[in-house]
Amino acid sequence: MAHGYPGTFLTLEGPEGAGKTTQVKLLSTKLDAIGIPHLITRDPGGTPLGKQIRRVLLTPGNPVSPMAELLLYSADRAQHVDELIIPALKAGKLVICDRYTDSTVAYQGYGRNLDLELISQLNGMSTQGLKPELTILFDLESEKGLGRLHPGGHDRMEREAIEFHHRVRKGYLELVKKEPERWQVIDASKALSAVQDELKQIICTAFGKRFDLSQL
Ligand code: Z5A
Repeated sequence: MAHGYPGTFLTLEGPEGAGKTTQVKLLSTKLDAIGIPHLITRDPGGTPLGKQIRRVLLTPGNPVSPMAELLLYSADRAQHVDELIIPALKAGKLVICDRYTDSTVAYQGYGRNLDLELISQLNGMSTQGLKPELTILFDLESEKGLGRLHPGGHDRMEREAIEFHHRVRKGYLELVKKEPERWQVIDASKALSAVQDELKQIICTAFGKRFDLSQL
């Protein structure tokens, strides 16, 4: 446990419509059923403060400058890590977070072209240095992911131009190349059940010695 807490920290990443939310719900039901102490949460919006920030960030038509956007995602994360994630890790839980710092690198760094070094510093500050042990990328072509959502996208980020979404995907793939030991990549274009099986297999292989996941 590189972070020094007794719990386990897993993050899920990917472009819009990749299926993270769907898979996390299925996983949560299963973890409840087999009695694994866990916290399923998400960035942005994991805390009451985060829910307010999420509304500001995702409401279509809200004028938010790229730097303000970066700081709002970081503020959401600072509260989230302090209020929910670290206490759950201290309690020994399996924490699964739908998006985390890699989203900021992919969307604000690669997508908005903000300085990657500045983002790295902000990510370190907002998380108190807390890094996930494993990150799973649900990789999917931007067009396919957006095609699974409402036509035209329903929130401020989804409505960005397709070039923005291409840069985000490229960003994720570069992050995987830079730190391959932390990442596992799932081909999210596969059928829902195939993605579910692959996700379970990755989690069991990574954490099966810490939690009894034989019934997952
Ligand atoms: N963002 C950022 O810019 N910077 C940051 O630091 C952070 C986030 C943390 C959060 O919104 C937005 O904030 C997000 C990134 C940005 N950009 N946007 N938009 P969110 O939490 O609402 O967004 P999301 O995480 O991308 O959720 P999503 O768009 O709904 O995607 P998803 O959770 O990966 O997919 P899903 O909801 O599970 O599935 C989408 C649809 O596809 C749904 O109808 C499913 O039934 C269907 N689906 C799922 N799996 C499959 C398969 N395998 N085949 C076919 N259809 C499927």
